[in-house]
Amino acid sequence: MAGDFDAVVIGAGFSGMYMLKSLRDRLGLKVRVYEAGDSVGGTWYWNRYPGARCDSDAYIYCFTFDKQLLQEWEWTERYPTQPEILRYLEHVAKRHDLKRDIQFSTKVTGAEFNEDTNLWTVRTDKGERVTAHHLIAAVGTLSTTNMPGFKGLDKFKGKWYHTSRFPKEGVDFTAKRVAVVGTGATAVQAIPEIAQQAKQLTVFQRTANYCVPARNGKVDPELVKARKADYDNIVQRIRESFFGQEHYFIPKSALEVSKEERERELDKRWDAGGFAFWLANYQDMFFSKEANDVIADYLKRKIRVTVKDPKVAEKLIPKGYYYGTKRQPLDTNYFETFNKDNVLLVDAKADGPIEEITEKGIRAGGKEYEFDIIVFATGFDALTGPLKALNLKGRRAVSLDKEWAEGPRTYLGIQVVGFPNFFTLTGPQSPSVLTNMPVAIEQHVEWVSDLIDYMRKTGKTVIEPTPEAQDQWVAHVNEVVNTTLMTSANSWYMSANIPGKPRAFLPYLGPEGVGGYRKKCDEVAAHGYEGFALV
Ligand code: NA7
Repeated sequence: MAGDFDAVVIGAGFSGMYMLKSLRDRLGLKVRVYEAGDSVGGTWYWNRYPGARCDSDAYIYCFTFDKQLLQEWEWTERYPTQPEILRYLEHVAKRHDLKRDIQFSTKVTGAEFNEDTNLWTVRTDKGERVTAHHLIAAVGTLSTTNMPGFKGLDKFKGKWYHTSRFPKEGVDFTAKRVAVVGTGATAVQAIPEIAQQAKQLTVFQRTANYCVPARNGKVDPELVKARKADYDNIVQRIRESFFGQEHYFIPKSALEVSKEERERELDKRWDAGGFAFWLANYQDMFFSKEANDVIADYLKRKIRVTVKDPKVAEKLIPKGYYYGTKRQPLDTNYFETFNKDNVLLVDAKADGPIEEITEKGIRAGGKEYEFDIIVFATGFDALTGPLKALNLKGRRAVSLDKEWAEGPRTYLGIQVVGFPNFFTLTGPQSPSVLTNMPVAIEQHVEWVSDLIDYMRKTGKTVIEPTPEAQDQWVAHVNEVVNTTLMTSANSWYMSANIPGKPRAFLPYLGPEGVGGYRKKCDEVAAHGYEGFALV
């Protein structure tokens, strides 16, 4: 059995790049990567909207497999901007000579598993058909754009953009009347930037968000030095941690401490900025409604003191869901932006939803607003979207789309019954988006590489989960998350942002996070890949 390639990898972002490096340089395999963009970067290649920046601290949002690069690379700020991350990934591609095995500007349009040859046939929009033993989706988790089907969009005479497909040359908002639709993590970054340029900015908010300051800036050179000296330990810690970050819950209930102590702890996290408020808070925040309420109250008070007009502040106060059950946006002057004279907030729920896009702008709540530019910051068809879009057919030509009609079903978030030798890096039902992504990516890449190495050494050619193992994993994923408040929110984690998408929690919120999940995956491997059928 020999295909054109040992492995085809789809996507050249963080995960595809490391997958290529690992299979080619560590195992000596023949690998082809297909990438739709004209260079590396994946999600970071496409998300070029104003203010686009990483929400994890740069010193851990990077590859850790290249120890020398950890020492050499200098990030300019606490959170790198999109252009800086692209520069970093371009540098990695050059340093490891990755581009020679990546075919750019090529989209995979479908792939079928052949049960006679045990090979995948992969088709591209360039008319190619190649065969490969292993097929690896490195397609990202937030890469399929969610563009709501607003009536009348084709009539709009101005320009419109989705944040995840911004033009490379940028957009000049100077002297323009601009609308931003959406107030998720993307919009929270973009709104303050656009407001600085635009003549008038109108924000259409359907659900108000709990925001915490990012507190971006230069990192103290002494801290940078100390971290570099301590990188081995840092890497070990984030690999074993819950969220792939150096954040740890306070091992107490928010309700068992005095109000003064709680305020002190919350102040500390608020002042530190970043994900600490979300991921290093009281341990019952994600479990107890009462504990969650007192923490949420702190954030609501912050909005009330920041936003000058009490009516606007009231609109910006989140309602109807528990703090932290939607992705935490990090902000730089987000609430302050609503104090500016050129910024208007439209509550696209209480004041009436967006009814249609007109020639001149947006009609919402019976009123027409006129714009030169509309920016849709309406998010993504998360996790399953990019995989379903691959148009895969497994055994008996069953499509992945059909297999997942009721929501994703996987074993360990890595493989799917009926799709042999197909791997989903940071796929649904793995920790994925609940972690600092590079940590989850490196874990999956290394685990899949070890598995492929094992298969070659033991003469196995086909791997696929057993239906029992998959059923148990799906049940476990749901059982764990059902003990938390996460399932109560209409979040993209819950598939609730896409009309008609079956309600299911998409990532895996393991009892010990990504660290515990790593242990579980390692145990599976140590027991001869328990739960998988290897032939
Ligand atoms: P999100 O977090 O999904 O946010 C999308 C926003 O767009 C959110 O405020 C939505 O309101 C709003 N939205 C979506 N559809 C509509 C319609 N039809 N009408 C009005 N408003 C709408 O996407 P982001 O890009 O901000 O962030 C995604 C992730 O990328 C982020 O979490 C990071 O992990 C990186 P809703 O809240 O659904 O009511």
